[in-house]
Amino acid sequence: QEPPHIYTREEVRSHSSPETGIWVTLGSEVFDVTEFVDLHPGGQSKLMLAAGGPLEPFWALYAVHNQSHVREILAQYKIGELSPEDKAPSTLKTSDPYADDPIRHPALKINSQRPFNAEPPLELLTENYITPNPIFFTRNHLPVPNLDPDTYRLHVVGPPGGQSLSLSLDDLYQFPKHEVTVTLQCAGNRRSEMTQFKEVRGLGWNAGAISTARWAGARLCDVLAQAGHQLSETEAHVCFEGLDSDPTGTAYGASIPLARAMDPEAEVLLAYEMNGQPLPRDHGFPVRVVVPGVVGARHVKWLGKVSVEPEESYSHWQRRDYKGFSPSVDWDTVDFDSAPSIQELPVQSAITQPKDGETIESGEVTVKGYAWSGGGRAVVRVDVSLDGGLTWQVAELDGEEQRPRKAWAWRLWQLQAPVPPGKTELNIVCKAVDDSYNVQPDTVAPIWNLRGVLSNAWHRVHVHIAP
Ligand code: HEM
Ligand code: MTE
Ligand code: MO
Repeated sequence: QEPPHIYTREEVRSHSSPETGIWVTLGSEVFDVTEFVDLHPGGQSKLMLAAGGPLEPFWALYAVHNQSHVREILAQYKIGELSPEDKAPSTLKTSDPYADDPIRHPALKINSQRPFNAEPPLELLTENYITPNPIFFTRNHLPVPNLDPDTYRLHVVGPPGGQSLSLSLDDLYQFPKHEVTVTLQCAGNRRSEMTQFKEVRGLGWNAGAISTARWAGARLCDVLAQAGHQLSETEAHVCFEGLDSDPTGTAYGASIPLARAMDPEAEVLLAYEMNGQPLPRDHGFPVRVVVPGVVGARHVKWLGKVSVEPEESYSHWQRRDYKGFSPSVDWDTVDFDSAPSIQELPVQSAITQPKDGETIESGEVTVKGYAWSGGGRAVVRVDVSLDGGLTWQVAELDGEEQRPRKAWAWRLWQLQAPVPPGKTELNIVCKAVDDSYNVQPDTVAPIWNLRGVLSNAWHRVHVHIAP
């Protein structure tokens, strides 16, 4: 076996551009990741922050990297070791950027601690039509900013010749207060079922990356109008920036089409209340965007800036993530510019009771779950099968009546049915139908995609019957 190549930190540092090649270190190992930069699921620009230096300070920020498959990818690019005198841990300070994150509810199932990503257990998720704030699923990409409500300002960029606004919380309270019940769903909800079919890159969400709240705040259309914005003839987008940012100061960002933002019937909010309380810190205190019927990623939290632009947000999360692709597309062939950003989500449903793998009594079974569709499309029916999809029964829909084209919130549903005699197990399946008669696909295979988004195949739960 040949001895490893030995490099100094100085040599590593000189490899920090596409021309020289891109090297990084982890511990005492040196890697040439030039070929990997364009394949990085977290984006090229993020990886480049570590070019020529240690990964540790950045991976401390994104614990998604503490997984064996990430280490395996990196190992393929190893070119040698640091020289002994350079092995000492880097002097770069890695003070914990998450030290100030809020305290969370112990019931939450944590998918990632830093940044914090967690979902309520399914047995709690549908106990209430309105999800209690402490167990509302949380999807953070960065540390939670700690904002002072007294000095908070929302910057609204005016049109050319118009007026930019710098709004305090009190200023926002002066706009008519609008309240609406909205279900928020992450594009990655139910990703773990896609992973079971074939590996994807992303957080392993179960079926709980969805929750419902009553949101109150100013309507975005009212605030944009005050800044002098009008619906333009040409395509335009409203871009949002969060006040959470990475070490380089890059903020979370996303955008929605101007037409939706300006439509009073679309009820897009700059929300400052969640279920009658000020927003909890994890959910965007003091102000977040709520875009009814649209994927969670556009509901920008800790909102700092709103602007109207001719193009969609240039944020990584608008352009290089939250897009759907054919099952044939992999990380070598993916062209993010070729697919539209996800806005409205497809019809979705899942079983929350009984739990997969549970043993239930014979006699009667109660099946419960949720159903929801994007774009304000109402759920008109949920079908449940106890035999893997051979025969079906129609579930009873609970929850609030839905307004036509403005069905922003989920329906909870249930079915009580006799357990067919002689059975030792049941394959329970559910599928929802929305008012455009959109249905869910029966399996994951035809909708599998490399990022594991838009996972809405029939939800299946396997249970045993007590003898
Ligand atoms: C995601 C590898 C450097 C930020 C990922 C994932 C892999 C990966 C495999 C997907 C993991 C999963 O979802 O299961 C690497 C390698 C790196 C590197 C091999 C070095 C050669 C960096 C750096 C940063 C970074 C330096 C930040 C400055 C991110 C982010 C995500 C990610 C933000 C996406 C997390 C999410 O929202 O799902 N990386 N990474 N990465 N990485 Fe890296
Ligand atoms: N806004 C900011 N500023 N930072 C974020 O990381 N995450 C987005 C969105 N808004 C995010 C954000 C994503 S992907 C989702 S699914 C929702 O917030 C989750 O909202 P919640 O944590 O209140 O459930
Ligand atoms: Mo999300």
